[in-house]
Amino acid sequence: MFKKILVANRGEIAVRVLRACRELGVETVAVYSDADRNALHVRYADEAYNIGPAPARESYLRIDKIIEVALRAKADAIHPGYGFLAENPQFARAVTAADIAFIGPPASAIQAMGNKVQARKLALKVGAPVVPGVYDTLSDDAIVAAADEIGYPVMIKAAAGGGGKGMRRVDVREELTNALARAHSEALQAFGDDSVYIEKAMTGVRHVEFQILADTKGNVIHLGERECSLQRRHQKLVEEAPSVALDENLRARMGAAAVNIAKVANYVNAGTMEFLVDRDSNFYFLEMNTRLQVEHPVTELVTGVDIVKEQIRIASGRPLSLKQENVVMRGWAIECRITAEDPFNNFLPSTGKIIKLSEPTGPGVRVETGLYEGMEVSLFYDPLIAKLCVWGETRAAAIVRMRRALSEFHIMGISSSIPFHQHMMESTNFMGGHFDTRFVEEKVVMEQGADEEKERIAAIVAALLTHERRQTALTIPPTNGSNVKSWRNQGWRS
Ligand code: MV4
Repeated sequence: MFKKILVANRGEIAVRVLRACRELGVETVAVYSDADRNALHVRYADEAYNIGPAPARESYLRIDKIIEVALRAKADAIHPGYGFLAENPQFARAVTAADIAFIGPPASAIQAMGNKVQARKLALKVGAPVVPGVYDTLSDDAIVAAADEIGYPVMIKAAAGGGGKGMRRVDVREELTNALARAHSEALQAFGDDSVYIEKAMTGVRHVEFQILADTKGNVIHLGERECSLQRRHQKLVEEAPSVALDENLRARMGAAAVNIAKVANYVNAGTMEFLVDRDSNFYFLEMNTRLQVEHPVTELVTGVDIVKEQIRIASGRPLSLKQENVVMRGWAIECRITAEDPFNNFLPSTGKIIKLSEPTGPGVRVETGLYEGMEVSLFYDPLIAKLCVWGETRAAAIVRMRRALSEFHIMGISSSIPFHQHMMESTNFMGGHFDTRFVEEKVVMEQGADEEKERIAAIVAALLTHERRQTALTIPPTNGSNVKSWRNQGWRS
């Protein structure tokens, strides 16, 4: 086992990984930017090193500085968390070249799966169902021809993209040329690679992903699925495990597909296979994420497997701690991503000092956070500030528990997505499990224009009234149950 692990990340995920290290008896090293001097991950780690100014490009993305710190601190492994350098094959390669273990997949696997067309080819090779479309990046003329064959609507995606970045839906042929031009330039801008591919745009589908684990001995297992359909502009907001759309049979078939794709890719460590599931329970492979995901806790809550510990075991050359037949999903888990965004104002990022913080606890509640009183929430990093996860025997019990936990979560000084989640947990469609990938954007809307302004004012008045009554809620929006009603009356539809 490793003696000392450096965590090349910040915020809640850095703390999450440090905790796994602590439980394994491994010493820890944190790195931090100027903005994170007092951060939780810095305080939690045994040692911490400043790696530069607040902008990520000058700190958390500095491969050279991070490796320099790892060598200086004599860390024998690096965990990248998610985001930042987690899916950068150059980083994985540089870490390995410095004779430090990379707690993640081999650089070759990151690279192979980083190309989404190549990932589709691998899935095709093992006979896994793949979203209908092409298996090559084509010239624009060939794409136009392919679109006619596939049938509209189609989806144009950046080959080097992923996670919905550089993706656009085209409904009619007349829009395709224009869409292609924009897709190319966006892809070039974002990924330094302008190649795009085309797929059929699937509608009325759910976004379901499978967690897989692969060790260096050739063992590959899956830990079941996560339902990730509730997203807004490709940012997931709520995830749950299992998915209401799957039964044992479908789970077994999708799990087998996920495992087979991982095997053909010679994949090692933790990874996620993304699928779409249509109304007739057909499933289609989309892409693979070669990292620990934000929403991994819901899988941990229903399987009891510590995914981060497994990652560390795998990287140290040990076999997986369990076999497929020992994986059991029990009960139901839900995660609400708490972001520093104002759901009353089109999810506008919110900044400021956390002046008061009170986090939920109690039965079946898990809070992953980097928050502390006095923290400055800035625009330098991702707006994700906490993850509220709950477990219950049943989906209904988990929803009730999530409502209870949300009502106990008080973050003062900034706006947060908590009221959105309270609204979602009261939504009859959510409660009934009736939603797909377009639910948040199409069914949960703030009206535009004058109405929006009126609603906003109503929300502020409601919040001020709450403030007077409770003498606690210094921020808008409110967080207690009674206000969920006023919120529902403000033009949110569910
Ligand atoms: C799609 C799709 C429908 N058809 N591809 C989004 C994340 C990225 N990994 C893949 N994504 C999607 N790809 C085809 N061919 C639907 C999604 C999708 C989505 C699309 C619009 C709005 C919300 C969405 C949520 C999840 C997945």
